[in-house]
Amino acid sequence: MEASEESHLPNYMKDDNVSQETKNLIASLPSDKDFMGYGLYNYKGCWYYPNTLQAVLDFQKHFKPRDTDIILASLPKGGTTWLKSLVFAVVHREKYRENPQTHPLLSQNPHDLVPFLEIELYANSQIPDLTKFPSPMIFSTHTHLQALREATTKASSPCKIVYVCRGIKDTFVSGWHYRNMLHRTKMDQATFELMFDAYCRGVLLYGPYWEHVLSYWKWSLEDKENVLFMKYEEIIEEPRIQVKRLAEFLKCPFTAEEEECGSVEEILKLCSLRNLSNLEVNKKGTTRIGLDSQIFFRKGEVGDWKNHLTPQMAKTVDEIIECRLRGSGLIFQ
Ligand code: PAP
Repeated sequence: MEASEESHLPNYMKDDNVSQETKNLIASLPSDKDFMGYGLYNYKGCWYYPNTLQAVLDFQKHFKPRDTDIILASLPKGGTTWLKSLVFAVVHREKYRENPQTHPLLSQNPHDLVPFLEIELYANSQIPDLTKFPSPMIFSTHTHLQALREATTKASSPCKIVYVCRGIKDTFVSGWHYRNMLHRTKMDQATFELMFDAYCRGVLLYGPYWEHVLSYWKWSLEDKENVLFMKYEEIIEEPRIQVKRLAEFLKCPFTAEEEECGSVEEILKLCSLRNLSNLEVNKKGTTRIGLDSQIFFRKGEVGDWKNHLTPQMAKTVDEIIECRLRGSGLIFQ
């Protein structure tokens, strides 16, 4: 089935918003299919659906960040929604201190507060007007490092980039549930195995997973001042420490007074999965890019893969990661 036949699918999975130039490019690229048969194309080592590739190319060419911009990068299901909430809450905490009931996270989905560069802004327009956004503006992206690096080097001074990653097995399982929700069906075990196989081959949107994570990991080591690498599991394990680390990196550290008043805890409570997933705005309706608001919230558990992967599947993933990340210093769950 073509993605365009499933009208409820997000635009980024489709192929109806591609210029002739990009069509010509696509014709020259290595191609494959995702586990459901939708065409993927490999551009500079990364797999894309046609509309996503178009948006990434436009983003790479035209995006020029302001030095006050903050860019959140991640793989799909790598902890994006949580990071968006935390960064928004940390950066704007002073504004809503007096009237916490007016906090935008209570009335808007985190994805609508922190727009995706390629999936939303550059998908809607080749050259979106980003000057209309107040400063500091928080954007997010799933794009591979090369496109982001190319875009950010156009800036007069570097902006801050925060990358979040999550253990590959949990990311895979989260992605599986997401695809079931996206296609509005309960897919069978054979399809689960097809997706697993595609994942292990790296043939998925923005894949291979290990290239993505590794490239951002290396960038964070090269440029500690401007690139912060975070892990979903570490935020779960030591939330206070990680949120304070985030604030320090963003040059808005918590003061001693704020810490005494419980400001860190308030942010963690506001951004918790339990709180966000119970808000009306996240239970009903759709986000600006047309996805069900609730699709981003599920269990948020570390180790949920144990409920889905066989020991042999887990071993296969562990071996791939061990081999691909060897010598990098990056350790995964
Ligand atoms: P995206 O990249 O498509 O935006 P992303 O937010 O990275 O998705 O992944 C969704 C996962 O984050 C879900 O994990 P699960 O399937 O294992 O449950 C979701 O539950 C989890 N998640 C979303 N919001 C939060 C949050 N506030 N705290 C912790 N986990 C969260």
